[in-house]
Amino acid sequence: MDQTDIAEPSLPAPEVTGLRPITPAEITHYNRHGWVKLDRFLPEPLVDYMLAYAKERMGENGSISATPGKFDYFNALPVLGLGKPVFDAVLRHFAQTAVDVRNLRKTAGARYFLDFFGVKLPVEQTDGHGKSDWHQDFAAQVSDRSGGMVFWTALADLTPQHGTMAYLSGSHREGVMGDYRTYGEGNLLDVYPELIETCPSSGLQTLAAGDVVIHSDLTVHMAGPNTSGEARWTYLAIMNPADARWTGGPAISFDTAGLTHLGELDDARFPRLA
Ligand SMILES: O=C(O)CCC(=O)C(=O)O
Ligand SMILES: [Fe+2]
Repeated sequence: MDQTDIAEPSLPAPEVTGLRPITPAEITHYNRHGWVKLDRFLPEPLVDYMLAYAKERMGENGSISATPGKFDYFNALPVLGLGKPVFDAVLRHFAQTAVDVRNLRKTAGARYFLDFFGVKLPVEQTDGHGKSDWHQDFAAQVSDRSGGMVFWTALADLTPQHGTMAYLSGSHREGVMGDYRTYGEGNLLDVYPELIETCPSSGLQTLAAGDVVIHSDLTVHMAGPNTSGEARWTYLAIMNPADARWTGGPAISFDTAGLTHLGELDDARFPRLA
């Protein structure tokens, strides 16, 4: 069964309340380290709904449409959450947070880029996933400027055994270190082995449901293999600077049809949210 055959779930949606702003201390941490963990950033009723929605679409074990070898890191299902209960409000909250964390003097605002479930399946399954190897996101995003960030949301309690993420603290200040597809069987640290000495690893994170970790598109990161025996349920949303322009290069994560070389992304598919 293909994911596109699956009907939109009709679940009772909770009222959206209790979304807290990012704190000054969290902003300082992000600027210093290139990533920050926001404890309980999404209230429990919202996370429960998002997980139930994900399971309706991907099955209880997250395997629907997982094609072995298709994408090594996780089973990815686009959510396209704008206009959908709960997801719309969460995406707008993330966009506002992106503006808060980046400071309005440096960014023209935040534009929605992508949102999807990233379910890392147990490594022992035939459709299972190994580690997500050390990389930066920037080079593969064919954007003419950095400043974008991923909001990585734990939809359930996650331990390092689930294949959570680790970040090289301070690596966001080290410049652009290549497209991850150029590393072959290796990873960014094979090309920049000295980086680990100046930018220590955060270690694989332990997260509660509703915790959100943000990382910059220049922050080097990885995720471990999922050895927990159960699916790693994650919702990822990417916000980019609203003034970012397409470099004209081929993209793997989105359709460039209709975009113009060095033009801003189109407002219909990639609306400015904050
Ligand atoms: O979730 C993962 O395993 C990898 C995610 C990632 O690379 C990212 O969020 O940029
Ligand atoms: Fe990444």
